[in-house]
Amino acid sequence: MTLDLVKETLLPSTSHLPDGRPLGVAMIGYSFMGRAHSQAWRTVAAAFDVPEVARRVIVGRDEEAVAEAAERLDWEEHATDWREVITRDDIDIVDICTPGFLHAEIAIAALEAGKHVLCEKPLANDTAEAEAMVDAARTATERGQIAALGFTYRRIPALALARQFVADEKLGTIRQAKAAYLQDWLVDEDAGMSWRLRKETAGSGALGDIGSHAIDQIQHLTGQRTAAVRGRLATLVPQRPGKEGLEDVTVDDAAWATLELDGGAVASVEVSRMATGAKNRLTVELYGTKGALRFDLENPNELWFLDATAPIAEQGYTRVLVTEPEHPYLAAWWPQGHVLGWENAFTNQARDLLIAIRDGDTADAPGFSPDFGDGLALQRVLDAVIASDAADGATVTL
Ligand code: SOE
Repeated sequence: MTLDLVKETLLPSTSHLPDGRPLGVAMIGYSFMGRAHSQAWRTVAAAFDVPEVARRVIVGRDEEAVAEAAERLDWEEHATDWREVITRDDIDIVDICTPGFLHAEIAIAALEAGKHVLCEKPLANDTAEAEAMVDAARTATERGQIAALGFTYRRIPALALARQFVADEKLGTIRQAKAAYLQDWLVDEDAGMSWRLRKETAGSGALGDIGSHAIDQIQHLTGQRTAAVRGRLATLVPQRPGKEGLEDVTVDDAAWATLELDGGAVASVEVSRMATGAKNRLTVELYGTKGALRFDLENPNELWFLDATAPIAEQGYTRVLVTEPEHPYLAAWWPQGHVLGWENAFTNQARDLLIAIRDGDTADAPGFSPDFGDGLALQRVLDAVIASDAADGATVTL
C-alpha cells in the first residue's frame, strides 16, 4: 500500500466536502463587499484548482435591491431572511458582507447551524461581540468547521511576499514598523450620512474600517502582537446631511496610534478618511537589523526591499515586481509582468478558504488564517485605541 492509500483508508478524513455536489455559498450583504466577494466566488475556480462552488443565494433586506443584485452579480437565487437561508442543507459556507453590527448575530447562528463562515473585517463592533463569536467558533472548529476572517490584504501577493521575507529572516530583528491607511471620501462636508458614520452600526469609523487593516498588517508581517497602545481619534466634520437634515457623526474620521509590540518592536499607525488626494492608500514600512521593506497599495504589484547587509555604498531599495510564478498566488494568474489588481486578493482569499475546507486543519494543512481568535485579538487593540483616546492618550496595556 502506498502511504497515500494508507492515509486514505486508515485515518479519519479531515475534509469537509459534501458528497456529490458543489460547496454551496450563501452571501449576506450585496453592497461594496458583496460585489467584491461575488467576483471572487465567480473567478476562483477559473484561476485555481479548488473544490467546486455554487453561488446559491444572496441575501439582503430590500427584496427589490437584492433581486437586482442576484441578477447582476450572478447568484442562483436571492432571499430576504438570512435565518432561513443559513439552515438550508445545500449551504455549506456563509459569507458575511454586512455592516459590522450584524456580524456577531449572523456568524454565531451560522456556526451553530454547522456552516463554515467567512466574515468581513473587523470581526465585530466591539470586544464583547468578538468574544461571543470566538466562543461559537471554538465549538464549531472542534466539529471541523472553519471560522475565517476576511483580512483580504494578507492575500495581496506583494504583502504575502513581505511576510515570506520576514519569515526567511531577511530583515533580521524588526525594531520598528509604520502603517498608514489614508482615504479622502469624506473631505467633502456635504458627503452624506451612512451606516459607516454611525457608532451603532459601524462600531468605529476610520479606525475599525481601515485602521484594522493597518494594525493587522503590522502584527501579521512582524509576527508580533500588540502589548500596549496609545491612541487619538478625531471627528473632523461632526455633522453631515442625513435623511432628516444634519445628523451627528458618531465615529472618528481619522485616528492615530502607537503600538508597543510583544517582540520588542514599536509601531505607528495613522488612518484617515479626510486625507485629500489619497484615494485608497495603504502604506506599510518595516525596519529590521538586516533589512527594510516598504509597500504602497497604489502600486500593489511592487515590494521594495533594502538589504542592509550589503556594503553601505551599494545599499538602496530594490523594486521587486511581484508577478513571477514563484511569487505567492501568481502561478495561477497571468504570465510575468501581467499585473494584478485589488480584486484579485479576494479571489486568492476564496482559494485559501476552499483549500482549508477541503484539507481540514491538520499539521500539513494549517487551515485558514486569520481566524476569529485573531479577530478578537485585533478588536482588543481597536478598543484599546478608543480607551486611550478617552483617557487623553494614556497608555492602555493589553
Ligand atoms: C475591505 O477589505 C475594505 O476594508 C473595506 O471594508 C473598506 O471600506 C475599504 O475602503 C478597504 O477595503
